[in-house]
Amino acid sequence: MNRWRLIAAVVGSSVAASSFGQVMLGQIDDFQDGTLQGWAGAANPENVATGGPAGAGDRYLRLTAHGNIGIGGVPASFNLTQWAGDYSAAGVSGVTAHMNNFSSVDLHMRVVVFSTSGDRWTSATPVILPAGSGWQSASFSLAQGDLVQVLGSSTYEFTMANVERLLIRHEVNPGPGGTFQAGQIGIDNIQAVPEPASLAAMALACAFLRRPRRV
Ligand SMILES: [Ca+2]
Repeated sequence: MNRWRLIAAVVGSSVAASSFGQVMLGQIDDFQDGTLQGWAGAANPENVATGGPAGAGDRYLRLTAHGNIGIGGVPASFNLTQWAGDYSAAGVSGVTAHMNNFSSVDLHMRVVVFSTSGDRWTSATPVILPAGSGWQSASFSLAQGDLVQVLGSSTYEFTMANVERLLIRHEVNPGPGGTFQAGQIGIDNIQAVPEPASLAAMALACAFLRRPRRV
């Protein structure tokens, strides 16, 4: 293969990859456009016009679950659009957000990664939001050691390269389903981030590039 054919093949494969999913490092859902930004599910997702972490005029996503067994019983929401795709290629290995537990009980929040083959990997350790928490920063690692496979048998590598949806939910113990609980939670500034080690590597690379050159 000559050089130009090789370049064409590489460009072609990256176009094919980008048509599958849209997840991008650094993307952030702040809900300021007044929409749900693709966050869906049966827990009555709403865009609330004010009262987010930055106060007046800061919009956020609010979920309300009835707590009974069945549809809409779990404080949860999923996204099939900008949170689907190839996390490995995009360099996304974590999710951060602001969360506010308006409920009278603690909520155990986890992120769940679904693959296109039906696999589910959930946070090994939840972020526990106490009842009436106020706005808190929440950080979820998507590194293999920080996730538990609760459905399917595909590899971690396959799942992260073929994400069908990202789900955020209350889940007391890791499992394929969430935990039924009457409750309400606010979520804002959901961001795709690299793992801390990658951040450190990027900072080091930047420092190296900024270093004066010897002549
Ligand atoms: Ca906001």
